[in-house]
Amino acid sequence: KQRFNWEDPLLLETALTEDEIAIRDTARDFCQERLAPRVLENLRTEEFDPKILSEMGDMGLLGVTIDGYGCAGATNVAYGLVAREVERVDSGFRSAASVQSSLVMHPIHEYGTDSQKEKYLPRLAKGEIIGCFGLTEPNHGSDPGSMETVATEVDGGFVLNGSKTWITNAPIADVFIVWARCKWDDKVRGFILEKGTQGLSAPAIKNKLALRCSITGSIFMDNVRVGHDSLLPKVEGLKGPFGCLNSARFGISWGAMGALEDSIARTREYALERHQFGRPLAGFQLVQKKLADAQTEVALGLHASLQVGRLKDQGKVTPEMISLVKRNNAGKALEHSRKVLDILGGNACSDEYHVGRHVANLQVVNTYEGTHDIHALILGKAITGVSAFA
Ligand code: TGC
Ligand code: FAD
Repeated sequence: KQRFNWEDPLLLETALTEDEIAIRDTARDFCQERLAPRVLENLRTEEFDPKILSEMGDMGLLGVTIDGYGCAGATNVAYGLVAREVERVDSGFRSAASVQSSLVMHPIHEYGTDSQKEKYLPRLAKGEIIGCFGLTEPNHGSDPGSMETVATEVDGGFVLNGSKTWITNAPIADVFIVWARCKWDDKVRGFILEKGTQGLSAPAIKNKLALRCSITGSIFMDNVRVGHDSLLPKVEGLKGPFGCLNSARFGISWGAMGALEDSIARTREYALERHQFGRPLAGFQLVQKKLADAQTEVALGLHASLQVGRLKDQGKVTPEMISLVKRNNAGKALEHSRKVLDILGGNACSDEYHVGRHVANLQVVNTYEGTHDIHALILGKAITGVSAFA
């Protein structure tokens, strides 16, 4: 007789392949054994240890969907499962890994030359070098089409000028994927910049209230001169950066569920142990409702992401499907992690209880890679045929 498993209410496990389960289990063990013990120190010091990415690389957890170059060639669902396990520990660790896999390895793999792929992908896959992705600017976040960063063609290559802000991994990056408007034809293109190039700097943005386990910075480009070989030649226009965001947003839809699952597991445990009015908190109906509402959203959110992942693997995905799951899952994770946080009472205030950290992180997860409202407008445009952006 089938029994109800509250941790997997709709039997997601039965919809996964053996390979996906093996990758998920490797990721889960690694995250719980190697990442979880580092969270509190990283949170308190706001330091990101770059070794985290090389350790993830050693475990085969970077660029998992890429075939070749030392990568696993796994399904998009496997990529989602890895993001879920990493974010179960912390959204900041997942951010660092998402950027490396979806926003740096993906564009090099999809838009790069063979020599760019050979030069960068194997080392990125191992986490020997770290990448960042510069799209957002101080004056243009939701509307990257208005970007001010420019590339000018000069003898032997290009010169880039401009600035980017709120860039994950930038201060420790060896490789910068930067999007710029090209002066010669007004089109947006991607460039690979390397640390140490004259005129390129990436100072850290300190004292963040959230995502403190990842490192974030600005990118300043003051007459940065690069060769023709730094251009990503196979894409032009905004579909270049947005194509990368499709992959990262999909991963976030799984990751956000991992953070909510951890919030539920911790508050459930607390509710069973903590007694008030002579009974465990878990016995109060209002507490049970919070846990039931949250776990329902996890089950629905994971199954929606599973379906989008399967469609992605079959080449049938559209950007709107990805907006739907990124928006829904990040929004629900923020809403319900905040609600179960109440179960901790005053202890919610202590970082040792962890759920408050997830709530703070999820505010950012709900914002980056397209805010909750921007994804509503992407869906609204698809539903009505009228763009709210124009
Ligand atoms: P629009 O006119 O709609 O489109 C311009 C061109 O782009 C194409 N396109 C896409 N292609 C592939 N995938 C998608 N998802 C696409 N969305 C649009 C579109 O077909 C068109 O192509 P073409 O050939 O006709 O030129 O563009 P718009 O300027 O009106 O903007 C629309 C809007 C608001 C939806 C878009 O700009 C947007 O998504 N804004 C949000 C910005 C965003 O998500 N930024 C993320 C920065 S990176 C980040 O946050 C990393 S955090 C990582 C971490 O730490 O985990
Ligand atoms: P704005 O675009 O100024 O939006 C402010 C508010 O106005 C939002 O609520 C928004 O929904 C609303 N709004 C805007 N336009 C409309 C509209 N048309 N209709 C209705 N409401 C609207 N970017 C990168 O490129 N690379 C990274 O690695 C990266 N990492 C990040 C890490 C962190 C920790 C953070 C906080 C951000 C990161 N970002 C990164 C930037 C992130 O993608 C942007 O912050 C996000 O896209 C929103 O842009 P913005 O902050 O300029 O807000």
